[in-house]
Amino acid sequence: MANEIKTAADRAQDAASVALIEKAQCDGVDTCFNRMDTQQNQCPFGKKGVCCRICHMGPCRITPKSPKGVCGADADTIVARNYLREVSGGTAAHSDHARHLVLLLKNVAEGRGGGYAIKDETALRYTARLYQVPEQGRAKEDIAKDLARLFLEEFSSQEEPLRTLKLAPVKRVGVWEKQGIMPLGVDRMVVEAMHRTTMGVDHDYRNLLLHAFSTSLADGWGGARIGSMVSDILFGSPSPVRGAANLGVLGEKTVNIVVHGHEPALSDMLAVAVDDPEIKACAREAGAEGVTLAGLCCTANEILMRHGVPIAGNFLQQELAIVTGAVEMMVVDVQCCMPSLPEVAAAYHTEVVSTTDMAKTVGATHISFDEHDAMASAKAIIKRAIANYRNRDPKKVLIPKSSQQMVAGFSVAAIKYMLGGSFRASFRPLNDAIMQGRIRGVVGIVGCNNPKSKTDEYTNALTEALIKENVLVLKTGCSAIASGKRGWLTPETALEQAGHGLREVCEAVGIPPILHMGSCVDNSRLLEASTEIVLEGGLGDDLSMVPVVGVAPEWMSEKAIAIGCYFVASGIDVILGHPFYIAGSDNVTRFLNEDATELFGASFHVCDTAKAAAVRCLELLDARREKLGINKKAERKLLDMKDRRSTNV
Ligand code: NFS
Ligand code: SF4
Repeated sequence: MANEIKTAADRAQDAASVALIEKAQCDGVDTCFNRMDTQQNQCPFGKKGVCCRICHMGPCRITPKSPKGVCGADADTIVARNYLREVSGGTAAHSDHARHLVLLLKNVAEGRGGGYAIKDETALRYTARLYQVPEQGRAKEDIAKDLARLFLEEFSSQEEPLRTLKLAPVKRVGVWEKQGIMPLGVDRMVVEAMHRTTMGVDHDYRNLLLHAFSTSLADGWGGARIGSMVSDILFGSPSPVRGAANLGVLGEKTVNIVVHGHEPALSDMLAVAVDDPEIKACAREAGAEGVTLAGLCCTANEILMRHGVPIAGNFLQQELAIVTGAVEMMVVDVQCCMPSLPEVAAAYHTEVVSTTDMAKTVGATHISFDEHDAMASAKAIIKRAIANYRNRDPKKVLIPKSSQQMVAGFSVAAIKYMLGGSFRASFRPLNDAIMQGRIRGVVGIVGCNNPKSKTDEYTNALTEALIKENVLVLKTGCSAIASGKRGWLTPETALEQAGHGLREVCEAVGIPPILHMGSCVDNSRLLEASTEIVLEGGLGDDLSMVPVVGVAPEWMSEKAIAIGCYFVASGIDVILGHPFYIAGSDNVTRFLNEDATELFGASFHVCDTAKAAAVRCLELLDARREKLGINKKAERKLLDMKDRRSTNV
């Protein structure tokens, strides 16, 4: 494997990426793809999770000849400690993002919100009711103040479990109580995780892993959920919107600004500012036809869903966007932004601008984004990009033609509305379709890309296989962008490819078979949707009963680990495209991949091909259908579909 020479076409599925990987090679620019090669033979101890550098008696690594670290820690302890730290990293990332939004909500409520406002009062009032915050007859600012205070307590609560947990089905909360994993405040959980994993504290792998599940719940049913709710209140709840995806969205004759990262506050303001007449005039003066704003990674999903801003690409396309030679500025905030960006940019005229004081990169220009004067900050950033337009070197430009039309923005409220209509917004039609077997189940496909495998290939193959088998697919993050680039997020394409039953249902209610539900933080929306299914009735009274599965095919981030954990702890099985770093401990592996089922009714599964994952998804869905006593019809429908195909009816 180590000596195998990979071509650009081996690295990515979409033509735009392939063309730009080749261009990067010609331009002598280093990207993650060739750095993956120079990082061949990655540390086997790290991979197995048996490297410990928690104290300075080490670093220790476990081998058959040295089965214990200097302190006496064995592989189980070391692997579980490392795993808990990863889950905590992911939880911290989502939750800190959410905290920033809550603080913004607080400022807005107190009249210090700069250019921000409560954009979606319905979402505010709905959320208030979820938490029993009085809302009738009250000014929206007063409600927002109470909600912001309540949310801030969700981070700091020392003795009371998170109130957001109550949004889960009652039975599920009972499971968490029984297992003793009801999380307290998000910050407290992460701090405790760091404490427990420091030298000489928690050594029982089971105890450590239970804390990992508990911490992850503080993410999915805490930080991440709060992040999505507050984003909806401040920036508007997503509803279906048309957009486009892939690097072809960049303009030949426009100033191109790519926003990359996660927190929607700045990017939302940039999306508003680009339409300002002053900015348009400024661009024309600089000799450009206008300004094209495009998004990368999860920030792209946020502003696509709310403004229809096109998506330049997903995680592994961040360097390639710069390699087009047509990007005047890349604006980064937090998470998933590679430290290599300024170095790639140095080969072109692109300016990389960091905007968050907690996230700086050597070589990037740092412009601290002032939320209190957000519009002015946004305009200043855009004008700087416009000024850089004259430095674009046409000889270095290659904008691939490829971009695909797509539809995104399926918040749970939007799905409910589409399913039930304006009079009776409800999940009933979906539940009925699942019970009748026209829809076999629901699979959430989420997460990153990883240069260890061909970009988007597994994700797309699995998505395509599942909709053919009448599985409704929910997508977030880079996985959603993969479908977008593939052209499968238009209702037309997807309907053509969907199995008969799924197609019938989708056509009747007007939803596509693959639903783009947002960013990675919005995986909380998948929990919300699954809860709606439970509450609607007929498919069991707990998340561990509904035919729902989660898959992270090409994951790379600690955030994906936290997400996987909160899915499993919520009773939803999770399939990984490649394993965690836990192989060094049979006990930890068994706990996560098997024993978890006894605790939560769900566990992790590893499937290294899309085909295997599709089979496993169907097995897991059918097993749940079987338990619910609704499996027969699904089989008959499948035959119907095949019959129809073969007889060409
Ligand atoms: Ni989530 Fe993955 Fe990053 Fe978003 Fe993309 S890489 S863990 S999908 S952008 S967070
Ligand atoms: Fe080694 Fe134990 Fe220190 Fe880890 S905590 S580095 S296993 S001595």
